[in-house]
Amino acid sequence: MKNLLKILVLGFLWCNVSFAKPIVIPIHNWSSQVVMAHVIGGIFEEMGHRVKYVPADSQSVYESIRKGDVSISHEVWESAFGKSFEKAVRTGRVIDAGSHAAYTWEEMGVPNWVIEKNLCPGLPDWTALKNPDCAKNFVTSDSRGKGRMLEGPKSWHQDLIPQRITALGLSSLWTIKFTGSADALWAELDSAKKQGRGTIIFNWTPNFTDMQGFTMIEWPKYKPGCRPSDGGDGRCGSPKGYLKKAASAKFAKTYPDAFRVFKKIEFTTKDIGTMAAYRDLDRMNHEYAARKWLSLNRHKWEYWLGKTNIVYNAREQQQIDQNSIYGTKIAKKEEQPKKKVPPKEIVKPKQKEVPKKIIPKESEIVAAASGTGFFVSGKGHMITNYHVIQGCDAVKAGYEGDEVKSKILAIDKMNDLAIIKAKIAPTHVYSVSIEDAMLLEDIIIAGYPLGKKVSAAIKTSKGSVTSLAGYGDNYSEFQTDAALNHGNSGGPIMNQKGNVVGVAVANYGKKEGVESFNFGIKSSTLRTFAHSNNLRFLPPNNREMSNSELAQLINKGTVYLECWMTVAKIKKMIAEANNRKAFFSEYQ
Ligand code: TMO
Repeated sequence: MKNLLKILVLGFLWCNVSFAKPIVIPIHNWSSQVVMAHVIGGIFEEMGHRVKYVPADSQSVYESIRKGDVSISHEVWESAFGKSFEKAVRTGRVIDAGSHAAYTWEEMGVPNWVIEKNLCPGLPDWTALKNPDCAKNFVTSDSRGKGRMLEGPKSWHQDLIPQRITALGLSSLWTIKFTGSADALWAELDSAKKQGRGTIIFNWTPNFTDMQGFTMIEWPKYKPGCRPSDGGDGRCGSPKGYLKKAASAKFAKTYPDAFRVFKKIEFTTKDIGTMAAYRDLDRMNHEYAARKWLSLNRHKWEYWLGKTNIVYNAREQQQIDQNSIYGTKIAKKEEQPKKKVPPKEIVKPKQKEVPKKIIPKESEIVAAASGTGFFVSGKGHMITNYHVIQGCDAVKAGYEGDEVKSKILAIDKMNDLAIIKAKIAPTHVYSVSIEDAMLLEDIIIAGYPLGKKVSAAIKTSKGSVTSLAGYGDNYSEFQTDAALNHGNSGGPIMNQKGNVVGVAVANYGKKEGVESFNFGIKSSTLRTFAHSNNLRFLPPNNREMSNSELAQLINKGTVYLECWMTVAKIKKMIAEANNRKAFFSEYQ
């Protein structure tokens, strides 16, 4: 009897495991959504889950999520689906699982060459469309003499655009035609370009067209309630908006681990544009495109999965991308009208209790600034910036939880370099590249950008080499668009082989015109300095490192440096407004 019970219980458990329902991911009718479905599905599979993909309507999917038939929606575009999504969230059965790092804009617009050819003088301002000489450049065989605008499938926004055209008094000159698929929009872009004729289509960002140049028409500004479906007169454009993730409450309960990871997943504008481009420009199939994205972006999803402690911050990456050349074309967060703050009652401030602050003595040595350094020898030689250790009464290196005093061996004031040494036998040591970094080469910066105040974890940022000369044509430096902060100074800039191609110099004191750029001291400059001080580097690696190897190197080979000074000295330096580039946050 007991045995029978055992078999029954075991059998029940077994059935539960092997017949557990798969995670259901919806497939809609535009490319980034489908590729992303497979990217996210791939991440779930990596966790050991089963995944099923189902074609679904992009409006009614929220009802299916509410019922639990579909697990998630990973691209909730505010302008198109915000209303259906928010209604579903109010039922309590659909969870707002957070936003992507990307902002969205879905709108009628033109490829840039329409503007360059001046086919509609005055664009992108919508009033240009009132001109019959503009409309006639957009006539097609099916538009009965009117200018034609091509909308996507009707399921995306129903009659929003025809209503807008009518409301703005444009319907005598313009007609709206719907397409059956996103592909038809791209086919129209192609054929209009080949024929050199004008075209206006519905489009959106993030999309592959971000990289090609596409301009949205600027309609009267969107205001909540302006759309006919919200009771308005329809005389408004679409909002720049969020891109959210939705999850069914049932999914969150059944797969708490997958739900947790899903909340962490955040794609940038560039991620999403790239997913679309793999499909729409490079003609990969969706699954293959997803595999390609996953293999090139391991550092992102390994962090979401908790497989690495190297932080990947999609918001920061979005910021970096926006500040780069690419960023001029991508949607930024809409300037929100500032909320009026009601005037506060004027209350006489209470006499504040001053907490007894421990005021250090003038002669006391305190931590004054922080920076980053990296090991280049098994004997504890480290490289950092000269300005990180300049004037310090003691330099301390953080290593495996200890603070180890370090000796300054050599400095190069001109090139802002220093060699220091601590009694540490590091397990991981950087090698230095023989060749300088190339223009547009992908690079990784590691360091402690905000000291240890924010978190003790080392941070990395990725970017590329954007110029082979530093500030003021300084050829011993290069410029990079990777995120860099004060405490990054002295940190390694490496390539995918883990070879150091530069030493980071934080963009202290914004220099006019170049404030979004940061600098790296070239590896050739570093080599010259090291050789003249009898320091030999390890031979460079010849093969690309996996991300986990890189993570090891970064974690074990990079050190947090602290500059300690007497209080008197700090005060004197501040008083003299010394242009030292350190970070005196504590004592200002
Ligand atoms: C929701 N869409 C990306 C088609 O505008």
